[in-house]
Amino acid sequence: MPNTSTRPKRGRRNRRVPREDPARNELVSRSLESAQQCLFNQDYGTAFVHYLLVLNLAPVLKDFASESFRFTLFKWADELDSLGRIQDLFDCYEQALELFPTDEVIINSMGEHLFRMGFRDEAAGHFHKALKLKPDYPEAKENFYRVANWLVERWHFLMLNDRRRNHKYQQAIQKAVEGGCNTVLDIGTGTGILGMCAKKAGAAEVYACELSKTMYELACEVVTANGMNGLIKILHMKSLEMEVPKDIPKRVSLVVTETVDAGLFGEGIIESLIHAWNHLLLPPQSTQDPSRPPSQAGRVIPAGATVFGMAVQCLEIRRHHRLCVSEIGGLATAAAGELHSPVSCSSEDDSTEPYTTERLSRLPGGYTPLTEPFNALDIDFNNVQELEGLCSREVSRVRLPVTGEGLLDALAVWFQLHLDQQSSLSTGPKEDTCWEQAIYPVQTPHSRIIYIRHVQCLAKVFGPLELGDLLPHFSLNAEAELCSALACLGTEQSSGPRDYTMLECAEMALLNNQPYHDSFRRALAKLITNLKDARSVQGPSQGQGLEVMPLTDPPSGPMDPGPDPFYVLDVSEGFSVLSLMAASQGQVKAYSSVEKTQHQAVLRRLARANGVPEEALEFWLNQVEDEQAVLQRPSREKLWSAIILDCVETCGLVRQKLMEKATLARCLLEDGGQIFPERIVLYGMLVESDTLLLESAVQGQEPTLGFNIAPFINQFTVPVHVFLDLSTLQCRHLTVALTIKRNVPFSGPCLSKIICKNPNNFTDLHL
Ligand code: 44T
Repeated sequence: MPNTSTRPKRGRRNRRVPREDPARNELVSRSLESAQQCLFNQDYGTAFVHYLLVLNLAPVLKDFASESFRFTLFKWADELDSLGRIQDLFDCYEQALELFPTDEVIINSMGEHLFRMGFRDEAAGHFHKALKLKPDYPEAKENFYRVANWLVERWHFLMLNDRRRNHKYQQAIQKAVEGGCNTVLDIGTGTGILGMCAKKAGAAEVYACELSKTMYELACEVVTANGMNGLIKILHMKSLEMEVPKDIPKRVSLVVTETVDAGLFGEGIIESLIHAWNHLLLPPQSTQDPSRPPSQAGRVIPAGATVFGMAVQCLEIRRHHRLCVSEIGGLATAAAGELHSPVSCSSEDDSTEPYTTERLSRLPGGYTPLTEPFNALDIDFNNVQELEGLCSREVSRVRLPVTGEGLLDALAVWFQLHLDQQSSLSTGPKEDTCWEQAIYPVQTPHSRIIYIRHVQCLAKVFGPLELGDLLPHFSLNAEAELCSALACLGTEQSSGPRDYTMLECAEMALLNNQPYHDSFRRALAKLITNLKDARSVQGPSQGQGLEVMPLTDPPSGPMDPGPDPFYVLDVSEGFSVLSLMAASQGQVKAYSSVEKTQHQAVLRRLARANGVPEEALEFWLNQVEDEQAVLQRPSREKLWSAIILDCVETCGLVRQKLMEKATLARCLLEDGGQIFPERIVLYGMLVESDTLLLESAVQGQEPTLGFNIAPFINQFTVPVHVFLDLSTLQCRHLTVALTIKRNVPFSGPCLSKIICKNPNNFTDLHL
C-alpha cells in the first residue's frame, strides 16, 4: 500500500515547477529587472511587455508586482490613447484582465477609456462590474452614477411606479390570454414585466425581445428571480430582426408592447408592428370569418391609439427655442438673423429632433391653451393595411377655432393608448400621469397657421412644423389652421431650406436672459471706467511699464491708432455675446471663443449693426491652435484687462477645469484687471419630493404586480441627480436656501453680484 502522505501533492508540485526550472527562473528575474528599469526610464510600452511575460511565467509574483503592473498599464494606455492606437490600448487591457480578471481598478480604468471613446454602454458595464467586485470603491461609484442613467433610463422607474398603468396592462393581457391568446411575444420587454403577466395569466408560450443589452440582462435576472426561467424565452434583439422559426418557433397570437415615447412614434412602434404583422403574428381575426378561435388569430395590445394636439402659448418653451428679446446687454438683436433651437421638424438636418418633451402642467409660468385639444389621428394597431397606409397619407387640413389669446409657441401632442375595447391610458397634460407631452416648438413667430407636412420617418410623424407669416397673435375668434399630414410619409416639401443659425436650447435660453447680460454689462462698464481713470492718472502705457503695441498691425499712413485698447478675453463655452458687449464699450479689443463659423457670423452681423468696429472683435480660437494656450496673453507685451470665465454651466454644474484655469488667468491680468465672475456663491436647500423618489427607484416594499422586480432595477438607482432642474421639480422646501460656500475663489478684488444663468432657479447650483 503506497504511503499517500509521502506522495507529493499535485498543487504543491505544480507550484514548485518554476523553482525547479532554472532557465525559466532566470528569464523571470531578468524580465522583472528589465520591467523595473524600463519603468524607471518611463518606457512604459516595453515595461508592460516585460511585466506580461513575468506574470504569465510566474503567477506567484502577481501579488508582489500588481501595483507596478497597474501603474505601467495605465501609463502605457494613456500613451496609446494619445497616439490614437485604440486597438492596441484595448488589447493591453484585455491581456491585463486575463492576468487579473477580478481587479476592480483595471476594470474601472478600462471603463473610463471606453467612456471617453463613446462606448457608453460598455463603459457602464465595466463600472458596474468594478462596483460589484468592490461595492465601496469610490471612483467606480462616481463613474457608475454618471452612466447609470444611460443604461437604465429614469422613466423605467416612473413606469414601474405607475400602479394604474401596470394594473391596466395586466388586466388587458390577462383577458386576452384567458380569451384564448396563448402564445405571446412581448416587444421591448424592459424588465420583463408584461411577458411575466402573460405567463402568469396562463399563456402556454411566452417570448420577449429587448434591444438594450442592460435591459435584456436585467430582464433575464428578473424572470429567473420570479421562477420563470425557461418559461419565457428572452431574446437580446430588435423585434425587426426576428424571424420564424429562427428566433421563435411559430407565429404568435398576441403581441404586447409599450414601445411608445411621449410622441407615440419615437420608439418605432409603427415599423415594429408592421414587421410583427408580416412576420411574427398570426393573421388577424377577419371580419368575413369571425369564427376563427383566438388562439389561431393574431392581435396586439395596445389595440390602437388616438393622438391629440393643442396649440399653446408658453414662455418657458419660447425662451428655449427662439430669440425673444430685441436687446441684450445694450446690443440690438434684430441683425442676428433667424436663430433656431435644434428642435425642429422643418429641418432635414440629423442634428435636429422633431420634438422635445415636457410635462406641461409643471412648467414654470404655466401655459395658455390657444385652441381646444383636437383629435389629430386615430390608429388601429390591429390593421396592418392602415399602419402601412400611414406612410402615404394625404395631407389634410384641420381648421380649429382659437379659444385663447396669445402668441403661438408650440404644438403640444399627447395620446390615448387603447389597450383593448374597454381600457385605455392617457398621456394628456391634465392627467395624473408620469407621462410627458411631446412639444413641437414654433421657431418662427407671427403666425396663426401651422403647417404640418411630410415626415421622413415615423419618429418625425408630426414634422415638419412650419409657420406662415400671417398674424402676430392668435386672437379670439380667429381660426388656426393645421395643415396636417399627420403620420404621413409623403413627399411634399416645405418652402426649401431657409437661412438660419442653430443654437442649443441652453444657449438660446442664456441669450434670452437679460438680467444675466445686464449684470455683465454693468460690471464690465465699471471695470473699464476704473481702468481708464487709472490710466489717466498714470499717463498712457505707464501702468505695466510696457511698450503698448496694437495687436494687429496699425493701419499704414498717418492715421492715429487712437488710445490703447483694453483687452478682454471671453472664454465662455458655446455661443456667447459677452465679448461683443465688451467690444461695444469702446476702446476695447475683445477676443471671443465662439468657434462655429455660423456663430461667428452672427456676432459679426451684430457687431456691424451695433456700430462696433470690425477690428474690435476677434475670434481667439481661430488664432490659437492649441486649446491649452487659450489663456495666453493677447501678445507678448500685453496683459488682459478682463477675462470672462464661463465657469458655471447653465444646469448649475461648476466647470472644474475652468476653475483651475482661473489661477493661471490671474497672472495674466493687468494691474486692476479682473476675472468675471470674481467669485461664486454656492447655495443648497433640503427638499422633499415624491416625484424625485418616483423617478429614482421603484418605491415601496410591495412587489410590482406581484413580481419581484425592484431589487434588480434599483441597482441602477442614482443618488446624485446632476441635471435636476429645481424650477420644474415638484417639491416641498424643508429649509430656506442656505449658503454652502460663500467664496469659491477666483481672483483679486471686489466684484458685484452673483449672476444667475437660469432665471427660474433661485440658486445657481442644483444639489
Ligand atoms: N419613455 C416614456 C419612453 N425597445 C418609453 O430598449 C413615461 C419618458 C417616458 N426592443 C418620462 C416619462 C415617460 N425591439 O427598453 C426599451 C427599449 C425597447 C425595443 C426590441 C424593438 N423594436 C424595440 C423598441 C424599443 O423597449 C423598451 C421600452 S420602449 C418604451 C419607451 C413613463 N419620460
